[in-house]
Amino acid sequence: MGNHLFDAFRSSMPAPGRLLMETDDGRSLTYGDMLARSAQLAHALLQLDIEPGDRVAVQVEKSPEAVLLYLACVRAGAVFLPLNTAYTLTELGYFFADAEPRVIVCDPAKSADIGRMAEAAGAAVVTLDQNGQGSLTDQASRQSTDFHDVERGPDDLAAILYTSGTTGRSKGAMLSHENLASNARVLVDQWRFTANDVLIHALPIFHTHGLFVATNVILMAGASMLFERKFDAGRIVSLLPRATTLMGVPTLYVRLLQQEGLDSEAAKNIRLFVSGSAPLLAETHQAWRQRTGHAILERYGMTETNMNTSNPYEGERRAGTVGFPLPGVSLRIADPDNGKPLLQGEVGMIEVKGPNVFGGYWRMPEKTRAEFRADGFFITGDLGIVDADGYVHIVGRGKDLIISGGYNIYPKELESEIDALEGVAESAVIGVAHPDFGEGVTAVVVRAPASRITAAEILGAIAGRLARYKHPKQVVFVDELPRNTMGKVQKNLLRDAYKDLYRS
Ligand code: MCA
Ligand code: AMP
Repeated sequence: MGNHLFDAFRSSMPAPGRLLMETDDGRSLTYGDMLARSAQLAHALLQLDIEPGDRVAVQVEKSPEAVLLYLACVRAGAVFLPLNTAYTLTELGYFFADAEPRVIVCDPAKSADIGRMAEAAGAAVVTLDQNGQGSLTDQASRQSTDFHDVERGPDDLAAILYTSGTTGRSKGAMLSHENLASNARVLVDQWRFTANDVLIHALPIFHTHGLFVATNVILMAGASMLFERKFDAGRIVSLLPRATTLMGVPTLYVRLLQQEGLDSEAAKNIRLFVSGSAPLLAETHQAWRQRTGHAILERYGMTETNMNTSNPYEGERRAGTVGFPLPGVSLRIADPDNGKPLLQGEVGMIEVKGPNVFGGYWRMPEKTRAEFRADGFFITGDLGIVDADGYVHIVGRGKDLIISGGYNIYPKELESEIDALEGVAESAVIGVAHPDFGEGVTAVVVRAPASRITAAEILGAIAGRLARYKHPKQVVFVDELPRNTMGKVQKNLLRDAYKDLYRS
């Protein structure tokens, strides 16, 4: 049977001496190195008693070793579970309890705290540093560079990625080998990737965009990447002449546009700029075209579905749209209430079906059922229309979600934390147009009677509990929240009232 995903990578693997990545600290890794070192890490995982289907939870800074660990998990038949490096111990506690990982890989600075949590969860804790105590890398260095990949079929799990829920708990999206392989294959084909491509990789690797869209596509094409551990706009501009392609969230493009050196000369070697994870403003698309001569290709995806649609490689890349459904993906616009398909040009719920769509939420059969129609279409929570030429437009969200700099923030999670504070009567968390992050997280708070709680006290209280990117950029106090006759907070009125909050 083989190992479905890794075999797919092998089938397009170039000669062992070809470069896979070059890092910003001057290291390079060839395809041969990748094969040897992921084999060693896979052996090291098996020595930790990893069995097929076991979860390996990973919260580590971006590094080539982290990519090797992902591949080692695939090869060892484990389920890779990446976690945002910004998550606090409180947030991690939930993921560990829910996913029950057999192994947790973390940075040395956190290993003492995580070690204590892991003991309760019955997991082994290791790090990726070179020679520290409990270093998986150290353990791996003594292993064989040959590894017989553990057999995994198309439907076996390759990864679980958590996505926050609009109500309550985060949900682990279960992604199979075929979900990932099929989507990478389609993107290589649609975006014309070849072994000659060089991608500037400046995204985090704990989310779909940096891990599956960027890294899997490069592996599937046998191409290479300039692997940047942090996004630094000035550096990216200086790297453009050495690359053929860049993938980014809209904030990256907004920040690059602020660089003086960005012009058509700097971008002349580039054949493709891709944007996704959040809406790219038409004005950013146009400004980019003016400065570089390139039309950014916008595409649309989700953690649960990988990529669903893309603007065309050849043909018009229409600003403000996310293009056409990818080959193999069925997309329809349906009545949000009952799933009945709507007519072309009508606004409704975007629903998708295809080999890219996940199998369900980890240990949440009811939530899974609630988000699929009886005929297998997944209800994305995004509202859209398909125009007369077939381009999909996302016109809003049916889910209460804020996307800030490409990271998702669920207002409910913040509201629960803020409402629980003494001195707060209630709160509403909204996304307000923000020039850098697209949307700025904003908390509108009603104080409890006689309370004088301040914004600083509110921010201080959530500091150790929620990741920093989730923190409100501003807290505004009001006497009451606007409600409709059903008693529901009218967030649209709040968004409107504060629409200029971040405009200078
Ligand atoms: C950092 N901060 C943020 C964000 N990032 N605040 C709000 N939103 C953010 N996105 C805060 C930090 O907490 C910190 O706050 C301060 O900003 C500076 O932090 P720093 O790390 O220096 O920020 P940065 O390096 O400038 O990061 C900005 C960034 C980063 C490069 C835009 O957020 C980023 O890499 N975003 C990409 C996320 C991504 O890959 N999303 C794809 C998800 P303080 O100073 O208070 O401590 S996958 C997906 O959505 C789907 C499937 C898809 O379609 O792709
Ligand atoms: P996540 O599941 O965290 O990866 O976030 C997925 C969500 O990001 C989608 O449901 C959309 O709301 C949003 N999204 C992704 N790509 C785009 C895009 N190109 N335009 C608008 N929204 C997008």
